[in-house]
Amino acid sequence: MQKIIHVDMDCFYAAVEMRDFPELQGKPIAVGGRSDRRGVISTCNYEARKFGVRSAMASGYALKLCPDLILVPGRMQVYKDVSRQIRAVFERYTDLIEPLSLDEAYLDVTESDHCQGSATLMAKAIREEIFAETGLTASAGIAPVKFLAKIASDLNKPNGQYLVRPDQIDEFVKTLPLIKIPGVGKVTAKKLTDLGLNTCADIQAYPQNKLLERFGKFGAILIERAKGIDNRAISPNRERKSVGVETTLAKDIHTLEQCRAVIPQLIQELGVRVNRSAKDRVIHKQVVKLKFEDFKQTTIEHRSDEISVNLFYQLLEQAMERQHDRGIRLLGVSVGLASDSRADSHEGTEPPQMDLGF
Ligand code: TTP
Ligand code: MG
Repeated sequence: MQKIIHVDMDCFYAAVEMRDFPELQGKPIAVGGRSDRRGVISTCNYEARKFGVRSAMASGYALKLCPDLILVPGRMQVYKDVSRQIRAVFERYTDLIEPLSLDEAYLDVTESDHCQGSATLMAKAIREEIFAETGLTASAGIAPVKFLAKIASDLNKPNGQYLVRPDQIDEFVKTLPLIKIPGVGKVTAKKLTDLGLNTCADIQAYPQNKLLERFGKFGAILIERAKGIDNRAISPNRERKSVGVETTLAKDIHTLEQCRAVIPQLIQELGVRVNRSAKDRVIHKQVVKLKFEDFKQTTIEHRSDEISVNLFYQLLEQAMERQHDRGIRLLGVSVGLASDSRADSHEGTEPPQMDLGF
């Protein structure tokens, strides 16, 4: 039996805007195009949802529902940065991560021994770390299969989690409305309702051949889901291009010496991560990243086929030349991985060398 956690950020883009512009808190806001440009809404906060405002709604219509709605333009780069931060949290718990979008991912923690192997505790820890590091709340669903984990993550939103234990699956699906099953949109739901089918229990009781005739392949999926079955494995969809560690400092630091002092612990953690998730990959570069007090960031990289402590110090020194008196709020080290470079598939290619003797 697998242990799957589905993590989903709460009103993601809107939450980021409220975090960065606290004057928006407590007011109904939506992120999206201005109504005069026929824009649509990407998402909105919970205050706006009370008025019926929803994702993908025309901004003009949203303003009719909620005249005080504040429309905020989106800042994609910021959302991507947060997405990378939450991804880094996930990576502390498992390598089997399947992102579904910037704010949402499946994690297979079946083999993970964090939190005594408790997926519930891992989900809680992940949400706490996300909050500590981004100031944003996430919700999670924990279940033995993907689709139930996804459904479960919605049940205690915002800032909550919900567990479906293996022995609860039958009970859980019985009353589950079919519209909740990922893949069942409004159109399919309407076709199902027209047949008198509203819940998984209805599907279970309906002749299978009729479902297959009417819905083809999707009918087969529906029959499975209605029994709580979902055999899809987590598919980490892209080959990793890098492994890195970064730390946001409790207080901005200013000198090269202070930065140098942070490096050893970062490299140590980097070594752990390379060993865990890229052991058989070929390293092809090292990278140092600095983020300054004005949130601008810079990276310096150099070719390398190992983790060289000295090279990291050199790169740090070069990066610090771009400091221009600014405080440093974040420091990161990473290695780039050559693409399609499983070391064991290339005869004569050495696996990455680990020079951690600092
Ligand atoms: P969702 O996770 O679907 O929504 P959400 O995070 O805003 O709210 P919830 O608390 O219900 O999870 O989508 C994540 C982000 O993706 C969302 O913040 C904005 C973006 N998005 C769009 O741009 N257009 C859309 O139609 C949807 C659904 C989301
Ligand atoms: Mg979300």
